[in-house]
Amino acid sequence: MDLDQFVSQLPDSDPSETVEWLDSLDAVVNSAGKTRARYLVSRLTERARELQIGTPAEVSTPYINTIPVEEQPWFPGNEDIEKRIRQYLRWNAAISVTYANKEADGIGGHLSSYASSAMLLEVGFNHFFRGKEGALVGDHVYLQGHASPGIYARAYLEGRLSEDQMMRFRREIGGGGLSSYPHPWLMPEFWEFPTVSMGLGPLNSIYQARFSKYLYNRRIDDTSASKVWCFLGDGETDEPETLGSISLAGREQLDNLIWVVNCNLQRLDGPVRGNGKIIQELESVFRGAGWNVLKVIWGAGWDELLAKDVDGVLVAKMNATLDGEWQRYAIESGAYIREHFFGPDPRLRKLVDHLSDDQLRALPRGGHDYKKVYAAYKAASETTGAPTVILAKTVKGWALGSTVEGRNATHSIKKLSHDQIIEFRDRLQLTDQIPDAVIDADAPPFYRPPADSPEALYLAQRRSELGGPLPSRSLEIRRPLTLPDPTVYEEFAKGSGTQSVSTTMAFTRLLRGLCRAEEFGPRVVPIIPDEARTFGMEVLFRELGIYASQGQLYEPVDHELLISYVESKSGQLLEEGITEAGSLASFTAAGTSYATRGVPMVPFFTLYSMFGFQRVGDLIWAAADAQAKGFIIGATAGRTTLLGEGLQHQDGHSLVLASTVPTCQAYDPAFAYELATIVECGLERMYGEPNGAGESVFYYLTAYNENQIMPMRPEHVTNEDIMSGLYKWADAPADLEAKATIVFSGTMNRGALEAQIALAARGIGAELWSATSYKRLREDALTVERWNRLHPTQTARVAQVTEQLGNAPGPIIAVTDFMKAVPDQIAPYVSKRFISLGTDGFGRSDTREALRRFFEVDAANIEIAVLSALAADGVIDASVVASAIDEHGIDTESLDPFRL
Ligand SMILES: Cc1ncc(C[n+]2csc(CCOP(=O)(O)OP(=O)(O)O)c2C)c(N)n1
Ligand SMILES: [Mg+2]
Repeated sequence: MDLDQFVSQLPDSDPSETVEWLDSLDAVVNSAGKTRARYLVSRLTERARELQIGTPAEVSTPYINTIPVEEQPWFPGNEDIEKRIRQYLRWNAAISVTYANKEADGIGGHLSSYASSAMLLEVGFNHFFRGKEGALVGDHVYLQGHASPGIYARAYLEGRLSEDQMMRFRREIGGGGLSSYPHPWLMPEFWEFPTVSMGLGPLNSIYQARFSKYLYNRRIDDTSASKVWCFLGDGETDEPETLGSISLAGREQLDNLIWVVNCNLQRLDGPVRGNGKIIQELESVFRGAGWNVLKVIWGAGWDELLAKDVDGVLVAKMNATLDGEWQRYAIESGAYIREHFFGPDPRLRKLVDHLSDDQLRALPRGGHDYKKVYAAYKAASETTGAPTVILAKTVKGWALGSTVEGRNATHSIKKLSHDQIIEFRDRLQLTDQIPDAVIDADAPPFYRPPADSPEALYLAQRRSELGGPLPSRSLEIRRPLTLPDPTVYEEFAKGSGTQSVSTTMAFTRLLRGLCRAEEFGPRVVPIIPDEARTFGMEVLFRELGIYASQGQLYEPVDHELLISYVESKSGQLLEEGITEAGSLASFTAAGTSYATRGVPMVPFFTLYSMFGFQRVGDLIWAAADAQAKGFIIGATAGRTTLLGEGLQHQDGHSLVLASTVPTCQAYDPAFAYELATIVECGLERMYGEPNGAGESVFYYLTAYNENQIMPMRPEHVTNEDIMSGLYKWADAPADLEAKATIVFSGTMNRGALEAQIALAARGIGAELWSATSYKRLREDALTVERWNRLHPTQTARVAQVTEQLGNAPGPIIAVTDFMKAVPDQIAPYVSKRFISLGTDGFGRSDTREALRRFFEVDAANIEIAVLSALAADGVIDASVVASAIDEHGIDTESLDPFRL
């Protein structure tokens, strides 16, 4: 249905007047044509907006700059000096990449992205981006990852990086090199935000801006002086993560957020929208999402032409020309442009009669015109009530020479030949600084103007006025955090008495306690993606309040209930809605706040464990790179513990995926006291040291929804036992010789205990051990293994797990509600028979009992596994195993969980 048809359903209070208006429009179309009619309608719409009539916003405007020339502000910079600085930057950026590829099989890098975005970045660096020096922390700037050579080039000009470092772009091993892309883990004093996995930077920037408002509204930090700038590619907007949360930014009116989309019309392989217009497409998408959209399409050279375009033919041609054609015009001669763009319409041709072919070719795009860019940035910084996106049109590979600029292959060009370097040098007018004689094709020189040159002084002065250099990651803690009093953990050591509870319930109780803790409490950031009721956490709604930037403008339907849905401007809980990606971005913003703002915050992000690592694993990887701290709780964990939900809900592998993330501390607690201890020790490890020097790790904890009596913490169990990953939980029954060891994790503790009792009835004693973290055990074993390999003449060390299980009785049977690969992490380091029972394969809908029998992790199967191992070790006869299998009615021919 045509959307405009809705008008015919509205009452017409004066039909004859309506007809008059429509007739006039018809007359205009007939006499002056459609262009004129479109103009008049646009003017009417504009006036309607001024009069606040409430007409729906247009989603797209003509293909021209949003800010008219008359409204362009005065440019405050020194144009000559800035131009020279850009020339040096362009040169050094390209040289660092060429350097990295001087050998035949070079190590990559990108030339053309920075070449197209240099102007966009430089206007920011010289006039807008606020650094960290000063009473209030400045801006948070997300940079396009593969434009890193330009960022390094600037740091080199500023004297922050040495020539040696520039020569070691992409050569990190051994130290002193520069990482390929923004990686805070690798360059912790330089980069703040990892962005190179496309889409993650934009998404994270939205939530960073939202988190800034959260900190402000909760009176934790004054973020009013901080903008969040995010630079991204037009191709990058294809990623669902890029555009997926822009409506949140609109809804939350994040006027502290500015996106600059570098619309060079190209991605890696070719045009972004050869058959369309990416700028127009993005304009409508962002407008629909409530953003302030500023298009920077044309440079000043076009102003004069547009002013003369009284009958609108130029704008009409601009509107009708496809991106594939614009890309072509970027590389063709002036004659071609005259012929094909202006030529077909005599009125257009006449418009440019006075311009030479060279002048035609040089008509710049808006993103290469600092005055236009400055105007847009200024307007964006002054906008209130909405986020701003600047859509800046550029040429990919700009100034890199005719063989690189605008070519489809430009993204992948990593090296300039001698001739290309000469052409590039000439184009940059650097003949004095870099004469032919010093240009060696394999190792062209970097160029840095002397420290007392006007350019160097200008650079330094601009940055010092704007609060110091960027990017820069600081570890200065401005508002220290006080850890909670340990009494908050005490109740968990006592067990749950006669009450059956789950580890999820225990976690919720602990979280409430932590939020109430004096001083520490406000620093807790509970994050939930629309699953609080699933996890039994809805009690937090009222207790903590749900953060809502506008407060609560309605009385909730359940306002009389104790657990009503309370939204508040000072609310503590981030109820994210159904977005694991967005929640992860909030986790990252909160978990890196100790570095980005010098204000440690402690996120506790509770997600549906199946929709964690496997759904947003790349965001978790980026959070680790960003050195995020905090806790991710994988609730409804376990492939058989989450009953009924089936294949796409039952998580039996998040712990496998967690094992791939270097800084992730993955724990699978069985009991409330284990969980509380992990949180206590984790907080101490991450936040315990003064000045933010705690370790940059984060914790992943599983939480189950199966109720059981939570045991008291045994006397002998220390915090170190629990944190080390493995400890003996219970001896074999006193009257029996211990012949085997059952190692359980999570909810499998119950089956293990039952199996111990059943084995005792057969006269076989088994010890019970709790494995809280196989990842931790494996990492220790790997460290020891390496040390032994490299210290052949010294007394060999013994890995913790090797020693522990070496001293434990008999064969080891490890049982988990996750894949066998989880306990198998320690298999090479156990010197005796080791069997893993786990839940490999797709989940199914059924009861816990049926599922555990199916996956062969129930008590009967644990018992059989112990017997089988003892038989294999020659301790008992195989017939004992056979009869146990019979006794338990195990269907030995039944479907194997791997098979479909
Ligand atoms: C998730 C992801 N997929 C693919 C890539 C590889 N990649 C790096 S740059 C690039 C093209 C980028 O195009 P665009 O966003 O338009 O940036 P431009 O270089 O044109 O400014 C691609 C596909 C990546 N970095 N991340
Ligand atoms: Mg692009």
